[in-house]
Amino acid sequence: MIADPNILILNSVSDRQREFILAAAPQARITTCTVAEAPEKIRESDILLAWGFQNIQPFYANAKKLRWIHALTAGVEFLLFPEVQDSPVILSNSKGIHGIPMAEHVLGLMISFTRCLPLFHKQQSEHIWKRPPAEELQEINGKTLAIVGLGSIGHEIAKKCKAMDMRVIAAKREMTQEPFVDRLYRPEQLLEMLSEADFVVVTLPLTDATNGLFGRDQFNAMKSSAYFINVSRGSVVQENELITALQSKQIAGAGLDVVFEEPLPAASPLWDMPNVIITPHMSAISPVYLDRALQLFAKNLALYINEQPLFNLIDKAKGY
Ligand code: OXD
Repeated sequence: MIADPNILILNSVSDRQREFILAAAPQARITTCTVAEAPEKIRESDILLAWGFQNIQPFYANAKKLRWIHALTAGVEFLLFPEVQDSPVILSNSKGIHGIPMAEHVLGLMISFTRCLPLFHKQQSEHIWKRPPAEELQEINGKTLAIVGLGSIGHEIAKKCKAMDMRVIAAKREMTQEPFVDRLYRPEQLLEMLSEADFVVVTLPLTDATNGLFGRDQFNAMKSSAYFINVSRGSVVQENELITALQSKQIAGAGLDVVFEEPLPAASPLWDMPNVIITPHMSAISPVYLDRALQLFAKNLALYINEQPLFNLIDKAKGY
């Protein structure tokens, strides 16, 4: 047991946020620094808190005392590399804190599409007062939402969309009782599920199995009136196939919080598509994100200090 761990956080934290950690481990020593300063600071650290997109591999060899890496994100892609995989260092993530902002973001995208908000924003900037035909002003009420990857984020989306009187269907590996889901599909029934959806929302983790999962067959299975929303990782989608599906009107539009290369390159045709809404990988962000992430870490830290099993551990072989 380490009652007084050296905790290194690759982000600044307020005194109030430090207290969340000290309440769980009063003798912990907390250091904060930037990634540039981390190669030195990490030498003495027992526990590292980092964002899943921070590249710690170049200086990981200095982390001789490290026992635990905690991702402040749900995704751990840059924190999981062979040296971590082959070591006894444990890896955990911040699963469970993303649902509220991400579900609100997804609802915002869906309603932006159905209520034509981007069009009205453009018209407003040109001082134009003009109504589109009624058939272009849709409702989400009664529409079918398909959630691909029903984890904690998918649950929150399902709950909120059920409250909007949508039909919610979802793809999931295990068949469980889901209070906000009308029908569950197995992964091998993905195409069937997609063909029923008015909105497809992807909330999958990026793993070998999900990399490039959305390609031509998946977009072809969707209705031409359906919208595709990705709030997981850009690499889950074959982006050239998405672009083709949008250009050929195989699907009606896309809400993309994540793309293959971030920031999205200036030359990407996605920027100029009127049926695409791009947001800069921020669907989980809100003023309370870091509070929630540190409170969740502190709960796990209390278990660690008391030698109890931790939660949110990443299976380093599976990657989630
Ligand atoms: C995360 C994210 O992985 O916000 O936490 O993308």
